[in-house]
Amino acid sequence: MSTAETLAFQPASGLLAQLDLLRIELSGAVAHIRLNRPAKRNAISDTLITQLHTAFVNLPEAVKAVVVTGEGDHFCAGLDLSELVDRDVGEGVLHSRMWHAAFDQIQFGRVPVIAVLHGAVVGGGLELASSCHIRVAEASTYFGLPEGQRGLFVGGGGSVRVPRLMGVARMTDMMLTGRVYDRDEGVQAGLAQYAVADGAGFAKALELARRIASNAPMSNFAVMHALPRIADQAQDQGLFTESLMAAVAESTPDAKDRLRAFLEGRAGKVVKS
Ligand code: 1HE
Repeated sequence: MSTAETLAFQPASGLLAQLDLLRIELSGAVAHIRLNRPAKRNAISDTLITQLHTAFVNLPEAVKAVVVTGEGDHFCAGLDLSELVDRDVGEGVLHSRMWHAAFDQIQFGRVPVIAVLHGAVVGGGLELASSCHIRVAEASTYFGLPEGQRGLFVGGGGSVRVPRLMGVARMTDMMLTGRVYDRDEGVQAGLAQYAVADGAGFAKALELARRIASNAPMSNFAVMHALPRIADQAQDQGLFTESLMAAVAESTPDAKDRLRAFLEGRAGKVVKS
C-alpha cells in the first residue's frame, strides 16, 4: 500500500456515520469532521449541536487529533435563527447549556481540535471556532458577532472564550457596532493562529494535526486541560498547578523514552522554520 493510500480518509462507521448533519472521515490518528449543512450555511440547529456533542464524545480510540471544516462557501453562519422564535426563558437557558456541553466537549475533550475557517465565521460559528485549540484561516474568512443586530446575546460560550482570544474591548466593539473583521484583522487580533490561501486550509490543518498526534498524549492533555485553567488562576496557584502537571507529564514512560532518545541522538532537534 502506498503512503497516499495509507493516509487516505475513510468514512467513519457505526454511530458516527449516522450523524447526518456531519460528514466524518478517519485517516490514521486524524478525524475530519465536516459541518455538512451548506444550504443553510452550516447554521447550528439543535440537531447539529447535538450531533457535534455526540461526535466528540464518541471519537474512536485511535483518533489523536481532529480537524473541523465547513462544507460550502462558509464555515458557519452561527445559531439557526429559524429555531429561536418560539423559545421561552427556561428553554433558552437549557438551549445555551446544550451548546456549552458540546463546545466544552471540544475544548476539554480527549484530543486537540483544529478548525479550518473560510467565509463567514459569525455568531455561534465564532463560538465554535473559539472552542477549538487551533484556528487556520483561509483568505476568504471574515469574523462577526451579529447578536446585537438580532436582539440576542452570545450563548455558546462566546463571552468566555472570545475575550480570551481577542480581549473584552475588541469583542465589545464587534457586538455593539456590528464591526466585521477580515481575515488579516482577525489573525492580528488573535482569532486565528495561521493565515493561508483559499483552499489551502485543510492541508495545513492536516499537517498540524499529524504533528500534534505524534506528541506524547500526556503533553497534549496538559496543554488542553492545564494551560487554560492555569491562565485563569492567580499566579501562586497557577505556578503550583504547573509544578503538579509538569511532574505528571515527565514521569510517564513515554516522556522517559523520548528523553532517552534525544540524549542518545535518536530524536529530532529543534530547527528553524
Ligand atoms: C440561515 C442562517 C442562520 C443562513 N439561521 N438560517 N447568525 C447570523 O446572524 C448570520 C445570518 N446569516 C447571514 O448573514 C448570511 O446567511 C451569511 C453571510 C452567513 C451567508 O450569506 P449567503 O448570501 O451565502 O447565504 P443566504 O442567502 O443569506 O442564506 C442561504 C440560506 O441559509 C437561507 O435559507 P433559504 O431557505 O432562504 O435558502 C438563509 O435563511 C439560511 N441561513 N444563515 C438560519 N444563521 C448560541 S447563541 C449564538 C447566537 C448567534 O449565532 S447570532 C448570529 C446568527
